[in-house]
Amino acid sequence: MSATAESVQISRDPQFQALLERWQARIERELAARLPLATARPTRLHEALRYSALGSGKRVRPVLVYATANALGIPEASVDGVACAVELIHAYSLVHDDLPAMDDDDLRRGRPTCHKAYDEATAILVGDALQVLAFETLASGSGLPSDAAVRLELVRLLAIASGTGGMAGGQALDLAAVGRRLSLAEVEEMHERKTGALIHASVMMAAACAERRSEAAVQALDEFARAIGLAFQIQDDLLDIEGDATLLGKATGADRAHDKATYPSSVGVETARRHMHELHARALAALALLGSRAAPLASVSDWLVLRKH
Ligand code: GRG
Repeated sequence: MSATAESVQISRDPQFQALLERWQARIERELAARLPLATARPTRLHEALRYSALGSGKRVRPVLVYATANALGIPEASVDGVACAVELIHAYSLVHDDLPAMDDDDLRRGRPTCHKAYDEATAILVGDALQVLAFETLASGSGLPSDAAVRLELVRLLAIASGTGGMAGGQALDLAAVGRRLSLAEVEEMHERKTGALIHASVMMAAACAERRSEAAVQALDEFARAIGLAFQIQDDLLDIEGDATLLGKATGADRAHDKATYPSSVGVETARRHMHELHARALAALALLGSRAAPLASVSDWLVLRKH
């Protein structure tokens, strides 16, 4: 019988809710400081950038950055730039994903999508600008290790996760799958690239900032990040079927309406849920190697699979 989340012996952080809120407030502050002021020209573009990146969102990827740093004893101030870079890439992907040429969505995070609040051309530019700001942040921003080799490695990891082998490639597979029934292996490949790659990068980029880390710890984090990235996306697929649109801040049933290939459409809701719980247990088992210092990361894992939005 495979392990369950309950059977994995790993402690959780009893103060996790407070920690989560502190990290969410921290990333909001850090992003606000790095984004161009809405009063600077071109003001409409800058306003739209801030509209798209600030104010809401669970901040899953920055939280993973801070929790990984915590597990490895890295000060938060040394990974603020990483947390901003991954969230900027995520924000860009949402803006472009919502465009009429892609998912054509009207609502995101409970308010009009960028192209609805502004216009399509502005939304394209917002995505472009957020993406390059992520790389500028890693190349020249504060809140990162000063070592140029580490920064280069961070740029490399983020570029790989965002490109055709990662998010952009996964999005292409997703668009090409509309109306087709994919095999489980094909759905997993699509999910691992589209969503999993950036989640994985969030963990591995934080790990790259550690002055000292064991190969075993890096391997454990790699395994953890792969498992939790896929579990997160399966929960996203399930929430699109069973979730509450008010809590989600967007319409449910979009995957089915767009005839999207998803985990539940490939193997059914119950098998998808079972697999998500197995991946959760696998992620926790990988963390067990890091001992009690991984307690916040274990709490993040629970949050990602038990979330309602
Ligand atoms: C446009 C290159 C390009 C890629 C788009 C990430 C993505 C690829 C599309 C987003 C569409 C989507 C619903 C993907 C499923 C998983 C996912 C990334 C959900 C949204 O992420 P959350 O839940 O969102 O972290 P918040 O709003 O909390 O930040």
